[in-house]
Amino acid sequence: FDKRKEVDLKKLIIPTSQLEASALFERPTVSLAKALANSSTGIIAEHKRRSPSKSVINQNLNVQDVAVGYENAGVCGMSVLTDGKYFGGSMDDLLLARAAVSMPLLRKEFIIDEYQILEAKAYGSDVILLIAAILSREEIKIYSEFAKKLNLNVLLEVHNEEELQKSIMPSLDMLGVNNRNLKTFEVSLEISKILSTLIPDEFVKVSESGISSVEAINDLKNYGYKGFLIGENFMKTDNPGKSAQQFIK
Ligand code: IGP
Repeated sequence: FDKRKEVDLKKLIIPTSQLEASALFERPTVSLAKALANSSTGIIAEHKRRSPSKSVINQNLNVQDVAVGYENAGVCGMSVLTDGKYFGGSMDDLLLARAAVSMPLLRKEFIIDEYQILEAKAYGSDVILLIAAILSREEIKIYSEFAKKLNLNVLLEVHNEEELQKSIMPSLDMLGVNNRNLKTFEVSLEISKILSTLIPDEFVKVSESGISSVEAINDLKNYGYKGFLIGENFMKTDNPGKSAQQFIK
């Protein structure tokens, strides 16, 4: 897992003191959890150029155009992939999106170190993702409490019941069920339905991956879901904002 090396290298290039001194670090953040709770559509639209399961999705778009398109469509928030190796994203993508829109932004990353949480805030993120499959309960606790102190929202992602039971704690805002099986890359919305009854009501429920129709969203709403994280379905088109708009009207 070479994320470790990547993070250690970044610490040498931009020390934490410099992140904390940046202008964006001091700004007031916006809450995605609140935006979702107050929305009837609940869409979190993602910027994703490629993925391990699909290889190229879209290499030709400008992240700022995508961000403005999503915001004009009326989505609740935007997820920006910052992982370079598997998803072709970067911290610059996050920074550029932040400069273009005021809606809540989620840094989509494999977080394994507090440094990445400081970095998320300094580059304009309002929300961090924590992935239960790669973290212990203790790590989830440390990172989520750290993020809360920085006024960031926390979205915790699970794939199964074991990960969910391990992760439940008050420092999380949103619980996301990833419909994509990490080993086979297959997607099935059934897992969102199965786990929905096990998620306590105080958390905003988010269904992630493989959502490609308004019917699917309406179906998931019956299981208590308030947030719907959609990437590929929008990004595979020439105009992701317009594609998102068709899900909202
Ligand atoms: C979006 P999709 O199938 O709509 O493109 O999925 C999002 O859920 C997916 O990109 C994702 C992801 C992740 C990517 C969910 N969890 C963790 C990287 C890391």
